[in-house]
Amino acid sequence: MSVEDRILAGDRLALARLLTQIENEQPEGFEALSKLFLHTGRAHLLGITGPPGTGKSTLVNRLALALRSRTKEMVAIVAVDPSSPFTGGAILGDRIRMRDLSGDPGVFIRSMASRGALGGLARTTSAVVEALDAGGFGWILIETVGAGQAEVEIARTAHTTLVIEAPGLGDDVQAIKAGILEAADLLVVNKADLPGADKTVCALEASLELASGPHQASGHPGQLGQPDQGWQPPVLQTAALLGEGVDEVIDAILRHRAYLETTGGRTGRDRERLRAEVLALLGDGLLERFLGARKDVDLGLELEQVFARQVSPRQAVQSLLSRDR
Ligand SMILES: Nc1nc2c(ncn2[C@@H]2O[C@H](COP(=O)(O)OP(=O)(O)O)[C@@H](O)[C@H]2O)c(=O)[nH]1
Ligand SMILES: [Mg+2]
Repeated sequence: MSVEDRILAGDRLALARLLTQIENEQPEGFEALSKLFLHTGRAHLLGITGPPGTGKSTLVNRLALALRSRTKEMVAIVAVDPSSPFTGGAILGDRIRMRDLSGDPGVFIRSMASRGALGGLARTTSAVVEALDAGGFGWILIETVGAGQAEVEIARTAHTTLVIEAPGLGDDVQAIKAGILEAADLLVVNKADLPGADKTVCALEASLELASGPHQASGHPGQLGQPDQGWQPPVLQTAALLGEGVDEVIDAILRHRAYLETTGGRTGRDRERLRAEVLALLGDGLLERFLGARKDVDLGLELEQVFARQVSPRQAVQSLLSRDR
């Protein structure tokens, strides 16, 4: 039986091996993935992002359990958090996750290694998500730290994006600073058991109102990361540690999934995501081809001229491109 057939038949070991090959950028992994891609497009991708320490991992654990029992579909978790790989095991949220979810074959957890360039992380995550989609997981939860642009981009490409906040992280709401608010389909103030949660909810609601005002309308409907017109991102409260408010979040996720399906928004997001992936891979490929074709030429010369402020970066690229012709 081929690797693809084994994965399609639900073989978890084969799936885990393929994911490792993809992370290591092994050609045989990409070959298998190309065949598996024809079987993708069914999973609902749930991006969960927000500042570190807001309780994302704890909430993801709860959401996975709840989605599993309420929808009976299989759930996969992809943790893209280079700062806290849960194999390190030091974080309580991760220990809870391991304990509650182990033993259920309908739940699969994968922590992404942090190797590779920033853009590479997004590309590898796309590939991992496609493999899981082909593996029959109805829900794929992607946890990223809303700290870097790459992580935010990963969360944005999901069908439904949750932005998690918590009270007491400072005077300002972190998501507003990070500029990820406009990507949110759902906002969750976690740690509602702590004082100040109401204040955080108010701050989020106020900034949402601002963002939807006419003067702010940078509106390109359907564009990646732009909330769809007609969908008002709800602001919900949870205490993930205690399991409170989780059902309401699931309700909102299911509502958003139904909304996307009835409005055609799902297709729009799929197209945007795949378009971005193709463009990113094209960029990689062109750069590789360009650098490969001129291995004998010293890129350092152009760079040195830029360092010395003799030519601008733009001019350096123009000269590199014209010399290649
Ligand atoms: N008080 C309180 N603490 C929480 C809650 N959810 C998570 N935590 C704690 O917050 C810390 C960070 O949680 P974690 O899930 O790792 O956050 P992440 O960095 O966003 O993934 C851990 O010590 C959790 O136990 C909650 O609802 N209330
Ligand atoms: Mg985490």
